[in-house]
Amino acid sequence: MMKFAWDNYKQYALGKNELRPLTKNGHIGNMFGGLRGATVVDALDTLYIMELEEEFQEAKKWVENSFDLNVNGEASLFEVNIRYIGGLLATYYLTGEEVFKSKALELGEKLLPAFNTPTGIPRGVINLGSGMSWSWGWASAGSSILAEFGTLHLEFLHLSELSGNPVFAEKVMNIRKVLNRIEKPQGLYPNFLSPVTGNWVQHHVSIGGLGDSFYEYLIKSWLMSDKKDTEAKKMYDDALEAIEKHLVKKSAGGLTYIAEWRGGVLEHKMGHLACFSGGMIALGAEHAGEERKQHYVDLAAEITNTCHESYARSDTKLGPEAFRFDAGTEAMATRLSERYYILRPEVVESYMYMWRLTHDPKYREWGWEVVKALEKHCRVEAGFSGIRDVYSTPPLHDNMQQSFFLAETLKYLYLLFCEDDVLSLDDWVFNTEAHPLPINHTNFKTSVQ
Ligand code: DMJ
Repeated sequence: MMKFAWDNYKQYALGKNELRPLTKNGHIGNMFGGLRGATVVDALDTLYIMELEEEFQEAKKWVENSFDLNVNGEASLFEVNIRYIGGLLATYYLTGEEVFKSKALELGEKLLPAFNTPTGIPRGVINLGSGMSWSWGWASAGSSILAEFGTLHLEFLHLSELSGNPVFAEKVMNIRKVLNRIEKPQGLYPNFLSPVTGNWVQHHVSIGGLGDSFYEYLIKSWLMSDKKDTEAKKMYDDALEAIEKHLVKKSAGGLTYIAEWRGGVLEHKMGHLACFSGGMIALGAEHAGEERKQHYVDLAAEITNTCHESYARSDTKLGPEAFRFDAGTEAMATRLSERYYILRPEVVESYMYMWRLTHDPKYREWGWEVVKALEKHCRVEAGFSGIRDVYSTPPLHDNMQQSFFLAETLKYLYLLFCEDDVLSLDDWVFNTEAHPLPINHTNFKTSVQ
């Protein structure tokens, strides 16, 4: 599947950001500020791990000869960080090849002006040429997004570690400081924060889109520091406790889910994005005290089961973008606009963590169901495509092979069927785009004590 996805991207879209597999051309999009080759950089480490040597060399050659960082356009700070910097750092750590390190550092420098705000909380959009930055037009009152400014920590610590320049680590430690200081409603972290005043802009809390990877990076920061960053662990533990108290619910049919919260009112909806949380809670469970461990293993298993149900209840056996638990609905989309599947990884990501934690064969069986469904419904003549409605067969295709399909979905599926020592969780943490970063077992200079 990886070879098929890569070969078609290479044939029809090499150098563009993503492949359009029906029309057999490339897609540039507007998230990367003129940077190209998102699929190349996202795919590098997956090709390497899968020992697709020839294909890895093709991707490396493109990075060496054609990856131009002198661009002038508006980029998402978050997306450039998780896909490009994450992909380059991981490939550097896996291969030791300097080109990946130098490109990661060069790109990291270009992101720094986004932090020039009164609080040091970065804005979401940056022009990679001029360094000017903005908030997203759609974000309330010029706010920055929790899942965006809260998902820089892992990569930025490595940028400081590799460059010897503490500036990257200082930027993310300052974000930590602002978040620690501010009062949290019921212990929860709202999704929108003003980079000017450092106050929450509105009280929407979500473990799915806009919030998700902030929580993930807390537990992973602690693990990546070889458990020295106890501040991150405490923030994770406290946040999870508040989430459990206020957002975790059980449906009439016995399915555990994590609701969203709007100023105290619950919306009984779970996004596909929120399904990463089964894996995150599983990862944290391993390191919870003896008395809490079983509790978190059970919670992770229940959430992963609910996400599996969202797949099992569809005609395609792929899950919708969001599913609901209201008016008699259980784990199904009720709105037309929430029925699509864009090759997202979060559910197989949780299967992978649950497999490594429990070795219960059902997780491999569930992963194999996804493989079969992808082959049946998403494979088209020239690559893999998202689908517009998981409840309708044969599905209509959206003509997009997302770069995260190669970075994440296929990598997590592969790891689900590998031995545990392939990218052992004792030695690596995965950034939110599934790019592996090493745990520092010796002395992480950049932890900025
Ligand atoms: C990826 O880019 C990352 O996993 C991110 O954290 C969320 N969205 C996509 C995949 O769904």
